[in-house]
Amino acid sequence: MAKTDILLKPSKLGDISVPNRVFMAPLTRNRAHDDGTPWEEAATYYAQRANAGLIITEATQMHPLGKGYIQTPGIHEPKHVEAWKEITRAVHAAGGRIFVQLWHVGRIRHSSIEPEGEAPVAPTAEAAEAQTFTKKGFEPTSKPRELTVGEIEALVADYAKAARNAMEAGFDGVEVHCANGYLLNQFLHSGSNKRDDEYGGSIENRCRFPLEAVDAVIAEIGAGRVGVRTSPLGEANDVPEDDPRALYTYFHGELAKRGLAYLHVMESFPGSDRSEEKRAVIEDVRKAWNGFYITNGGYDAERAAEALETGHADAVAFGRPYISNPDLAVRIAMNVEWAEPNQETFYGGGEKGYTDYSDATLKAA
Ligand code: 8OZ
Repeated sequence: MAKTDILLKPSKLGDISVPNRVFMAPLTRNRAHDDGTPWEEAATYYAQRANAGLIITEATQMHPLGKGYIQTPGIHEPKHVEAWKEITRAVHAAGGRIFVQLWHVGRIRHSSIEPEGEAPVAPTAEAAEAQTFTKKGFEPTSKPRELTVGEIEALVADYAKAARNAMEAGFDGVEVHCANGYLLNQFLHSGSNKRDDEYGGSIENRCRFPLEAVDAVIAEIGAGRVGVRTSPLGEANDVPEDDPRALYTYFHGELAKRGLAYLHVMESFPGSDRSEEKRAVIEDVRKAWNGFYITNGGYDAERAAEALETGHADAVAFGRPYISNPDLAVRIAMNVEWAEPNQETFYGGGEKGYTDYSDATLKAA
């Protein structure tokens, strides 16, 4: 038995069964229409990757102001739901499972993005030191305005509505994006949340909106169809945190009480250092979670197998490798070398670098 065979063991997470532990990580590809309708070619793209134990879609805005980059898809309008139906149908026909990642960018937005002219919204009216992708290329993010408590309550309801839309669109579940410096992560971290009301200050207060959003989604579709993604090291999009160990011990612990389908942790970022100190934070906050755990961040097959063998994780989400190896789980099963992705076609463009990578092993299998 090959060492990597552990990645091919079936499992159950929440309400769904998965045939293997090789998951497809959410990947922003910027090929949707300007009105947020996903591109038709996404049906082929995701169906090619149906060999993954679970596909998690590209980040998908759950509200018009949740959009911060050009050509990202939404799931807040009936036309979005109709278009996603074609994609989930194609994935299911190919034997796969697919969750949609619910996204609100908060202050990682340029006001030239649709709905044009609207300032971003955030916990606090301070601009991020970050860039976003606009029609002109990369531009600094715009200064946000502070969300009122009434607006936060409305957004909680919008998360539930987006989850309902996801079910109507035929998704197997949703992943609530609490990572990578976007809205819910901006509420969690001390560097981006300077509020002094019940949504800011203490760790409990900073976790309030993310937990309310997760609870609203659970109430709508059931905990067995809900996953959450976090990035405790906060390395993207200007969200410093004073005490990630304490914050994520609490946050993951609260999530653990809710019986979610999974927790998905972005443990390291492409190009970031993997110091012992950072690793220790990840190991500590992982212990606060008791259910199905997906790890992500620069894994190859061998390290992924190790993460499962040691009990650190139950599945590994692969991002870049799934771009250039649509048949990644089959390649692992057949011990076939992985193709390298072309970075120039990651964001925007057409079929090139999207649906034209070889899936030779799938055809051979
Ligand atoms: C890359 C480019 C734009 C957005 C994330 C949704 O990091 C993203 C993203 C990644 O979670």
